[in-house]
Amino acid sequence: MFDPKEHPHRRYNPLTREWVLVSPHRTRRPWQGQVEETPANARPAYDPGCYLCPGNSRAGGEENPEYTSTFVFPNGFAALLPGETAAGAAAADPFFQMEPVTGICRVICFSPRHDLTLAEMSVAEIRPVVDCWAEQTAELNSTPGIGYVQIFENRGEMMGCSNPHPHCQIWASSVVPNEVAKEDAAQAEYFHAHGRTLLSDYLERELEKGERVAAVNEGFAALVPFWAVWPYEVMIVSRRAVAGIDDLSGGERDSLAAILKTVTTRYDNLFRAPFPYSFGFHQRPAKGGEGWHLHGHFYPPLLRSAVVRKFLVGYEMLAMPQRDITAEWAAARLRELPETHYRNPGECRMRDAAR
Ligand code: H2U
Ligand code: ZN
Repeated sequence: MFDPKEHPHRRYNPLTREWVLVSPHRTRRPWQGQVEETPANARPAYDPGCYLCPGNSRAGGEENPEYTSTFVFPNGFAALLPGETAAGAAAADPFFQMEPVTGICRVICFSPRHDLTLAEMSVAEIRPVVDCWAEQTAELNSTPGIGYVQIFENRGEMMGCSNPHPHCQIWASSVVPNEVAKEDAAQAEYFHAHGRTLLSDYLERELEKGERVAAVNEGFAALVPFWAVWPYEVMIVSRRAVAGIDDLSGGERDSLAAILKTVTTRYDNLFRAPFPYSFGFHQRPAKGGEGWHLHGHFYPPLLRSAVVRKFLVGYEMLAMPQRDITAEWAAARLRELPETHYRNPGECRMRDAAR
């Protein structure tokens, strides 16, 4: 008898149309690999040496204003550069295809406070960040030459984050990038066939089942998707089928702020340490985008402690991604964690009260 809690199996991701191998029997395997140093977590509210703190100078010499909420600036080391995409510049040879890519890269500081993170900001402090994402999405989507607006946050040194000051990046490109193109095709096809978004139907089933739901509020749900690759991967999905962050109502923006706080707080509480991840939204491209349903992906590398991480290597590079703990087991662990941060349970509420 096949038991998915015990027996190796593969699961299908309908958004990317790829499979993931699940090996639940392997969680008893001994570990003798890398042990990473736990990052120190005491930081000052203002760091005179930080490129992102209010009033300081950035690497290119520009001075940050004395900002009090969010702050957006052009990335001084942008991977994409603005410009006209020269017509006919694409090379037609099938073996040597290339084409110019243009775009706009920006950085968004979440808060003037150097020592905060999304987990340690209050919901009222995260809400302006959501509004900023919505404004940036709307502005960049209507900028000529922009095809897709990717918002993402690298958190923690383990994920290559260059500065602990709470911030994220936007890369708005002339092209629709790979991961988004896969989800675009799958969502459009599903919508044509069923007249509903793929994620509305998936979310409805997950909310009925409950076993992979980590948190839910009025506007958003957080789940460990059935097809998760990373041990504690989480997907947040809007309960209403909206295509982009800029389509969210005021109430839904509050819900998004709240669920982001819940997920990041529980992440930190999992190993009682700052929890690294890459997070980002997937939303409709600037043009077309039929069947799109706004969602965010958290891809955290940690597996068994604050220092034991998962690598996507070997079989995963050459064949297919693989996980040991099941999505259901990870969701149950996240669900049972407290919603108050292990470091300062009362601090956000005190800041809110003082506002
Ligand atoms: P990451 O921590 O995810 O690397 O994001 C920080 C970004 O901020 C990074 O892309 C930019 C870097 O290029 N940056 C500036 O534009 N100016 C600075 O003075 C420091 C960092
Ligand atoms: Zn700072």
